[in-house]
Order: sequence, then C-alpha cells, then structure tokens
Amino acid sequence: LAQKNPFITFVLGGPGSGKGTQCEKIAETFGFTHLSAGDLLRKEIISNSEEQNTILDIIKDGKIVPSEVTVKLILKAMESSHSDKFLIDGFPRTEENRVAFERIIGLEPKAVLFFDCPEKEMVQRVLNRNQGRLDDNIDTVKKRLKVFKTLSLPVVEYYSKKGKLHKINAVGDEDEIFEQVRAVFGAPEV
Ligand code: UP5
Ligand code: MG
Repeated sequence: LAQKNPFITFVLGGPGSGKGTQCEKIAETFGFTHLSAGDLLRKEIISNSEEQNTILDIIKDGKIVPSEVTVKLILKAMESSHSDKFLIDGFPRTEENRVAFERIIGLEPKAVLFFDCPEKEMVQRVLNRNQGRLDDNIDTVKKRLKVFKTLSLPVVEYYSKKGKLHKINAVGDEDEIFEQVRAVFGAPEV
C-alpha cells in the first residue's frame, strides 16, 4: 500500500442500521474515502469475475464471503485511491475477517464505529428500501440478522475491549445520528 499510515475507520452495525447513509455524510464532512465491502462485492457480481456466482449465492443466503476475496477487493480499492483516510463500511463481519485483514494488509483501524439499532427497526428499514437488492427480502434478512448476532457482534466486542469502539445510537433521524458521529471525529478540517 502506497499510503504508509492511513487512517482507517471500520464501520460496523447490523443490516439496515444506517452504515452507508452515515458514511456518506462522514466522507463529505471529514474527507474520508468511503469503501463499502458490500458494494465492492455487488460490483464483482455484475463484473465478469471468476467469483461472481459464488459471491451471488453467498449474499443471497446472507452468509459471509471468504475473507481472501473481500480483503483483496478492499486492498485494490485502497491502492487505487490516493486517499489516506478510509471508512471501511460493513467489514470485518467475523473474527476471521478481522484477522485476515490484519494479516494481508498489515494494518489495524484507528477507530471503529458501531451503529446500535434494534432488530425490528433494522428489518423495517431493509424491507422498505426497495432498491432491488437481492438480499432485501424477509427470508434473507432473518439470516443476515442471525449471522450478525453470532459472527459479527464478537468483532464489535473485540474492539470494545481494545478501547477503539464508538457506539452510536442508530435510532432517530439521520441528522441527529450524525451529530453523535461528528463528535467522534471532532471539528472538520478547513
Ligand atoms: N435509513 C438510514 N438511516 C435511517 C434513519 N436514521 N432512520 C430511518 N431510515 C434510515 O440504510 C438502510 C435503509 O434505511 C435505507 O433505505 C436508508 O435510507 C434508511 P443504510 O444506510 O443502507 O444501512 P446499512 O447499514 O448500510 O444497510 P445494509 O443493508 O447495506 O447493511 P448490510 O450490512 O446488511 O449490507 P452490506 O452491503 O454491508 O452486506 C451485504 C452482504 O454482503 C452481507 O449480508 C454478506 O452476505 C456480504 N458481505 C460479506 O460477505 N462480507 C463483507 O465484508 C461485507 C458484505
Ligand atoms: Mg450498506
């Protein structure tokens, strides 16, 4: 990686907790480059990559794509950006993801945001989204929630113990939530 010491923030939270929405605001306000792991994977599905069918099947089933695949996509996106401030949205989702990132990229996040949202609210938001995502149906949402609780919450707990976690109450309107996020990053650079 050309950037020797990039500022990496992991953005975690369950399906529909508002990661993407808040990342856009953070990117705009604080000059971060926003990389959504899910978006990178969805781009692979519509490309001619060898892994397109594997990725599609996994996402449709709400499961986790092998770490090597996701980490490579994140690394490629970081390398092709000249930024040195990244928001990595929706990754790592498992302890194995987290370890693979550290091993392959050799970096740790400086901060981790966690959007804490009740399940009922998350389900409602995902089912209301209506943007044609193949995993936005009740069956897949249930699976995504289960995977989040069993595999992703331990990652949240790991960063909490390390003192890197910033827990955000993800209920409320977007601007209210962003005020909590803003406090994490401080005054925007001028
Ligand atoms: N909305 C946003 N904020 C709101 C608010 N405050 N009040 C009311 N509504 C609000 O928001 C979701 C919806 O809610 C939108 O319609 C929004 O307008 C509204 P969004 O900001 O999109 O939430 P987000 O947390 O980004 O939800 P998303 O569905 O993207 O989260 P997921 O974590 O489920 O999806 P992701 O794209 O990260 O991953 C998809 C799948 O890819 C995974 O299930 C998995 O199969 C695979 N994957 C991997 O295998 N590995 C990875 O590393 C990453 C993904
Ligand atoms: Mg998202």
